[in-house]
Amino acid sequence: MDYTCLTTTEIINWLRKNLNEERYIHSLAVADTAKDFAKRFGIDEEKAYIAGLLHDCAKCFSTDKLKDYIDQGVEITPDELPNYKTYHAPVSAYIAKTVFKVTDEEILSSIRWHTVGHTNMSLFEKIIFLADKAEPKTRPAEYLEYILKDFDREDGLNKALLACYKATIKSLADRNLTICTPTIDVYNELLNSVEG
Ligand code: DGI
Ligand code: FE
Ligand code: FE
Repeated sequence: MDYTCLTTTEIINWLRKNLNEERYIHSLAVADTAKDFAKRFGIDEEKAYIAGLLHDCAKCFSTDKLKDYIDQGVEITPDELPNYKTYHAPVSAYIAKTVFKVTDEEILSSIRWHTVGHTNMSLFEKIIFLADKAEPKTRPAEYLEYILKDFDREDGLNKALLACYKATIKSLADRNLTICTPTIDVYNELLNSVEG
């Protein structure tokens, strides 16, 4: 199934040109991790791989450039507006749609929401969200150990997501940064969905 107008090699070449080295390594690792998780949860592996590759495609755009896309109509929620670090997610989804000609709505929404998430995420969105946080190439080993410690449990996916949200909220609070309301909502939802 062709999810984009480019071959995987062409996408990887585009990423190499448009991302810094760390982000390039991260993107390839997220794609591999998303594919592994997709296999584990019985969903389309190629589709997860493409979403992983593209999820941060606008991450290295300057803040001014990201703001320009938003000024020109890329939609962002009022909750996201105060933190420019969240802007790359909606802009990456826009680039996936317009440059890579992705039409698959699940791929586009998984990219769109990979940073703040939203309540009631689909399995596909959860897998891309978690793959972004759990890839082993650039995320610290102790962080992986923390978020994946209960991954093999029956409710392991939600457990792992909850640990990601916990770590993000702690880190934002420690840095005196605003925490988007949806981030808190997702945290509460996950907390209520897991046992023990
Ligand atoms: O792009 P990545 O580094 O791979 O990861 P990401 O897309 O999850 O982006 C992480 C950045 O987004 C990090 O600097 C913290 C910020 N962020 C994530 N959720 C929130 C947030 N910032 C605020 N203020 N509120 C959030 O809820
Ligand atoms: Fe990101
Ligand atoms: Fe990422």
